[in-house]
Amino acid sequence: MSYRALKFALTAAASTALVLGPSGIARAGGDLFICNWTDYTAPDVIKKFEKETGVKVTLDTYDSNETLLAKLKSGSAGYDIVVVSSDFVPIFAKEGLIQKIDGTKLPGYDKIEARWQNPTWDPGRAYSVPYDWGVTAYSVNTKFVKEPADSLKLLFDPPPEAKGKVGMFGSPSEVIGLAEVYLGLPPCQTDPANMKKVSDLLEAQAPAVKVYNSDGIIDRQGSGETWIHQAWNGDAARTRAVNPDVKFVFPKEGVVGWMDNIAIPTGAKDPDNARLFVEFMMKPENSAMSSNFTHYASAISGAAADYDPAMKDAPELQVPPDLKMAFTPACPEAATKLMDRVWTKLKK
Ligand code: SPD
Repeated sequence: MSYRALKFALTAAASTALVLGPSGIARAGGDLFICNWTDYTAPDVIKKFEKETGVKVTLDTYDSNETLLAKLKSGSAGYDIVVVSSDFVPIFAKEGLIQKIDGTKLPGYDKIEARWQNPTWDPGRAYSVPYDWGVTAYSVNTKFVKEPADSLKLLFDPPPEAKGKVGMFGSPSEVIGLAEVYLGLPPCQTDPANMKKVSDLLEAQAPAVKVYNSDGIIDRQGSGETWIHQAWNGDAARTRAVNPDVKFVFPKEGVVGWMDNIAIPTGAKDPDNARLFVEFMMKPENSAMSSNFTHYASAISGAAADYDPAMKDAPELQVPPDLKMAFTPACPEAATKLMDRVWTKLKK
């Protein structure tokens, strides 16, 4: 019996008021507290979920995996659903912050594209199911920046006229991870000499940087407040819709690949409603609706058929097949400590 059928049977026994929503997902009522990345939750998806289930959703947001990690570690977050990037899923699992969901047993498991069914960061989908996937590089406003944009050099060693017009993400793993790609270093460096190279690069770039912030990039790049900004490809596609001069760059050195994954925190207030949401998001039509908002690729088979034309044609989503795209692994503690040191010095 599927989880949904079991929930239906149990709830039906307890309540005569229970009815089925149009998709067959049981109406459960109650609440669901979701914590997701900023500007990454499609309002129409939430409305549809609420309508089908009778569950009331409350949304909180965060700007980085590090922020979410701190929130869950504080122990008082009270969320039922979180969205964790591939390089942090093993860290959250090891810390006991997310619970096992045994993804292979979920009714939608066979709907996950085969290449994402058994990822290195979550073998057997023990803890998580896909939300979206994408790549990290940067975007450039071609109205102001006339230099060729084909290398990470433009971001890390920008031309003098771009001084004060560069934006970087606000988290050490994302900034240092991309710097390592530029320097040709493997991710999660534990070699102090290599980390000095990273630190020197970021310190030299710093006078050109207006802001370290992973939120608000669409506004900053769209308005021309920044000209060059570290970016995820989906946010860059949304920025182009606001300002056609903004172009996402697939740099010759390569990009960082990632997947964001839906997980249920340990101690979730309503794990039943959380599972309903997990199952709901694994339906191709719901995942497509989400992607049409976020502009990131779905990992659910069949979702692409429901993409809006703007998604289907988005150049930001056409990762060149020969481009180096490395999915960052979970960094060991020694690497995280070195990263924190570089980051603290940079932000002084
Ligand atoms: N607007 C929020 C987009 C969130 C993208 N997540 C990226 C995670 C990369 N490590």
